[in-house]
Amino acid sequence: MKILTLIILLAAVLFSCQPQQKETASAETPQEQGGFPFVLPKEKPNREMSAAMERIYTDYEAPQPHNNELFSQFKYTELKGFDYNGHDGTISRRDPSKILYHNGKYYLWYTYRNTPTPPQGAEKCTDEIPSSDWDLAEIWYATSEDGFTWEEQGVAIKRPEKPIVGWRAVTTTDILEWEGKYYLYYQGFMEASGKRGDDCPVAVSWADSPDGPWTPYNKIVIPNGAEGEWDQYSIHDPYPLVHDGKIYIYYKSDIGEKPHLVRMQGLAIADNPLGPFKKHPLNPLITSGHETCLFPFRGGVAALVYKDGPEHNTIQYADDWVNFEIASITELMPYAAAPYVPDAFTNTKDGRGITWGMAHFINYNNNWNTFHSVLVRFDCDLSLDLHDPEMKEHRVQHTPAEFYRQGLSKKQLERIQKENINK
Ligand code: AAL
Repeated sequence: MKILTLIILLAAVLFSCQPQQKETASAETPQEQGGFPFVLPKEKPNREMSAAMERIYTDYEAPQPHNNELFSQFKYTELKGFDYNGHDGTISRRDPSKILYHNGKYYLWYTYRNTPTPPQGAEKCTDEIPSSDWDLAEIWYATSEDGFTWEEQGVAIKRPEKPIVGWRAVTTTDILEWEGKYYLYYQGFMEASGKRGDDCPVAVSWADSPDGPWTPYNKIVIPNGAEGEWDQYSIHDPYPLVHDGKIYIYYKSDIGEKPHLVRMQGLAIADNPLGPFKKHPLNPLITSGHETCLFPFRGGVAALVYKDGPEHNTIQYADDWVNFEIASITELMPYAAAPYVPDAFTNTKDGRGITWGMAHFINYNNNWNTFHSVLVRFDCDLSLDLHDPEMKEHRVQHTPAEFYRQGLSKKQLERIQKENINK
């Protein structure tokens, strides 16, 4: 009897140690389950599928872009009301803020450079000659009634006296509305960009009205990381939202050295607009992107991740505002997108999304000798309250001229000709 009990116990233990067979979607083998159905099921079918087929049901909001609330195309419109000195490179407007709606008008803040020459690089810059497109810049603002025609109002944040943070340039700002006051966070440069790198911390000013006057805090509000940490040199693109009754500021940092800079996004959280801001222990939170914009979406937050990194040209989503997943893949995304986010500061748990905003075109003439940037409007359908089928089209039409413009370089042509000769 004892031997029988022992055998049963042994068998039970052995069986329980077997690796759990991946539970197949159905008892049938792939061969037995027949071909995939002609009409793509809206819900995940109960059958074994390839990794790619699994993915469109598990990773994205919908198996097809046209019914994915976090997929959109982007449409662009030239703005009226801004003068660029004939695009000679002496005036630049770039890195717009989120748009604020106040007393029947839209408000927009941005980096404004107006210098005797276009940027001349870190070696040739002086106290009047800029090193880069955002060197020696101030923060200006404009208002609009329709988001297409803008009236420039003038300076909001001037460069302070040396050695106050931002004395060289105050740039790349974004707006927070908190308990009836307004806060502009911005990069505060204390050396010309490009001397070592694009190095700066973040500073802040506040006002009782979006029209100012703005009182500078005159201290660093989000400091650089410690030596050797990912964000030791640059805290770029401060982007405030309100979540969980706190101020969430997402930001970019440039990791590593040129020519292989890696740009990633982090998060700093505070209970008070003037800090102290605590950086999230899981930083960096987004592995790609550049001036990354975000917006509350349902209970989480969505991000437009474009330009740089392994996951560029994606729209991402984090249910917990920290751990981002790819929600869709798109193209021709707005540079330095700065949307109108009606629920950016409402501490919402039901974010409705976005339909338009501002962005910029850098190096507008595609000529480094007259480098300057120009603001532009984008429209999209990343909103739970809009259904615009044109924005959900998979394909963006490019003319052959656009493809030819991305032609082979001289070096690439020479390589190909050499290969032909050596055949
Ligand atoms: C922008 C932003 C920051 C950088 C520079 C000006 O695209 O990432 O603001 O410092 O470029």
